Amino acid sequence: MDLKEIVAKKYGRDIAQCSDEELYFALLDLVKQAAAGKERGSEKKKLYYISAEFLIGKLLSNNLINLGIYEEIKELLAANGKDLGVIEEIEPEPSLGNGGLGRLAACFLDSIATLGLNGDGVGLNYHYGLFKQVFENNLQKETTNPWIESQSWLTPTDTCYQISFGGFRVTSRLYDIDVIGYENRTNKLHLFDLETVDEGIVGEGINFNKEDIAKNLTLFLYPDDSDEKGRLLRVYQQYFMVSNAARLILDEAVQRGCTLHDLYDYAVIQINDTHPSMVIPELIRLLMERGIGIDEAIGIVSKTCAYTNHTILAEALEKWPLAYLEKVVPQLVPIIYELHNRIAAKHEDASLYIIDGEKRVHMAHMDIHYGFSVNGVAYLHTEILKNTELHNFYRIYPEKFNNKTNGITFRRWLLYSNHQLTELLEEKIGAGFKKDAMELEKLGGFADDDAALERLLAVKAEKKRELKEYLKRTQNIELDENAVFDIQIKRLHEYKRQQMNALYVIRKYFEIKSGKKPVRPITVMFGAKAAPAYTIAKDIIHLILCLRQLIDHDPQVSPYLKVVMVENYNVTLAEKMIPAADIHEQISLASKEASGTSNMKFMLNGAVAIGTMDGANVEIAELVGEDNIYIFGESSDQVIGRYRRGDYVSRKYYEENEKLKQAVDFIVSGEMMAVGRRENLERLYHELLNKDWFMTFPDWEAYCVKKDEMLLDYEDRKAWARKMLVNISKAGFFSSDRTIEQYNKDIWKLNTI
Ligand code: 26V
Repeated sequence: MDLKEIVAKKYGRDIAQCSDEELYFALLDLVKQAAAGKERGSEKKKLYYISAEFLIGKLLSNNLINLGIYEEIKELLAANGKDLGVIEEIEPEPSLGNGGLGRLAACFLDSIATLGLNGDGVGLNYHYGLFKQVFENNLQKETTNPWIESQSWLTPTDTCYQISFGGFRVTSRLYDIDVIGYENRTNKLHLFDLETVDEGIVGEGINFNKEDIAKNLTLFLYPDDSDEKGRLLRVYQQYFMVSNAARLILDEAVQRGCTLHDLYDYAVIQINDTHPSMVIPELIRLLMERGIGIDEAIGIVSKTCAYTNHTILAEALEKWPLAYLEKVVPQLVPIIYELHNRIAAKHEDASLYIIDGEKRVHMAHMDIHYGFSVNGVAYLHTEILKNTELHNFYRIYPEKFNNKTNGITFRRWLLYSNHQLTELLEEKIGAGFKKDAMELEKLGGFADDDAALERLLAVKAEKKRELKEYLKRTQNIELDENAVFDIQIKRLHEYKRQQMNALYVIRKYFEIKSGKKPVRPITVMFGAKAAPAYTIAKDIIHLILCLRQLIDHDPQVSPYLKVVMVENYNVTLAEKMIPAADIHEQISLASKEASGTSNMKFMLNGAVAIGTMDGANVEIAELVGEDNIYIFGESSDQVIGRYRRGDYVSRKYYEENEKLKQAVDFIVSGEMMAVGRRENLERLYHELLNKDWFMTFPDWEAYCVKKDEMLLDYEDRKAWARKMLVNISKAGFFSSDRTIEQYNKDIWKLNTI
């Protein structure tokens, strides 16, 4: 049925007589029907990408693009006086992820379907997902983000399982979301849920009874893990996810002819970070339940599971107290002991053990011993895993370690979010880049073509105007499109060093006050959520919001400098902000950012990076060359050396650099206290002076100097446009199609069609 027929059947009216909301629901039906008509995977071997997060973003426009009917629908709606741009605003954005890890999983699903691979995602159907961020009195507050409406992308299925926890049992149900490949097949995102979940138990903000598992299990993504109840709930969630996944995998494999003894010929499981790691003991348990001996079961599972590491931050590497597992999943404990004992019998080195001396289970260690592949997510990250963090494992299993540099789907981050650039590229280099991202290299041939460079600048100017209009309309934020847009969007974390950027803003503030005005106004934009219990991260948000207020109200400074912090940064905002950026900030402490993926999105959209030699920045720098990226700061080796020696003293830098001292002192100045809260500002000030664990101070001077150099370079508009062009032309490597091809060639080994 076409849209006209669907609308006639659903509402008994014509398109022109429907409300935007009615049309949104009709388009949901249209897309679902079209997806049902697409080929589904039927090959023998299938990939299961298990992840606690899939940050899929809004799906309507993306699905229309991938089905190849976007323009047609847009025109049909326009002919009936309707605007697809307005209709897509009705769609709620599911927030089923925290940040990079979840968004990566979503990009991967798009590429898996686009490449025609037989692979589905498996995760949880959180009713509220991640919290919605609101600002009150310059502070972050958390509230719920309901996204599931009576009609949504979710399709309930008949697949239900009985899942046992220590002392009680629940029944799950599977919901599916179509993953529509770009002009190719349709795969599925399988999200498991519990029908007894009760949204009514959520009180003020995001508070709820964390102990009533049958009512709260799938309410939120990563409930607060600052207390024991929250952490236990996380273990319940993880086991619920993997037990369902394991049963689905076994059932589907058997249906395709698997005897279970040959499971690895029918299924490959990618464990996305350690959240799904319990799938290893759970699969072993289920195989044993079905009559397979323990030795064979362990052997089968070890040939089926592969693990991706996404962080080296110690606090993010999961180690569950055995006592938690005894309470939540007692049935797994003997298996985990068995897995541990086998390692302890073989190796003397206790750093390799699964259960440590404090009776904590190291989930990553289990993955590495009992999986066949361990990968990092960018070249540098994998090298650090091999040489430092996981060196002891690398020594015994060198063949398991491999790198898969992250990527992004160009369908969402170029074709959808930047129609204008897509059109320009098509005109200059043909449409081949849409299927083969490496064709973007052809753009390099236009580096000295003044007309092409002008066009590139014009596209950027238009995207900046669009962002201005959008932020005015949705958040009442005023932007000056003639300013340089300098953007940092990512989770708020000390290692990502938003505080370093904020201290630069303070330095500029003082310069302007003293009469040194920038040649062009600068707008520094942030978008970031802080984990609800991460106090210092929330203090950094407070600092930024206070700076915004203070500068906005200072007529001496505000014509030249503006600070913006968008509320509730999410995929939808990223889609608008990234194409509008002139400068993007990738300023993590070297060695700490596993990869970063917004760096790739910005690059693809013609923004120029200021960054450290960290994560995928290293590979970007190598590709674009030093003229087209602004690199500063200590190297990862230097930083790792500092941590090893433990001799970093932040106060020394503060005392030796007058400008740094002035900027840091300003955090607790009378001006700031007038707009902010003493408690938060003082805590942040003391943290920086007495700890600064992520070493903001040693890099700060170089950062400020580099940014000033960059702002000057921006004024040579033609030279800048050339930098933009080089960045775009070299972005092809960062297509997630390339990443997924590598996963498949080296790890999954699925048939390609
Ligand atoms: C998790 C946690 C959990 C609780 C305590 C604090 C904390 C801090 C960081 C994390 C990170 C979890 C893993 C993650 O999201 N990693 C991101 O994965 C992206 C995709 O590979 C990658 O681009 C980012 O660099 C990496 O940070």
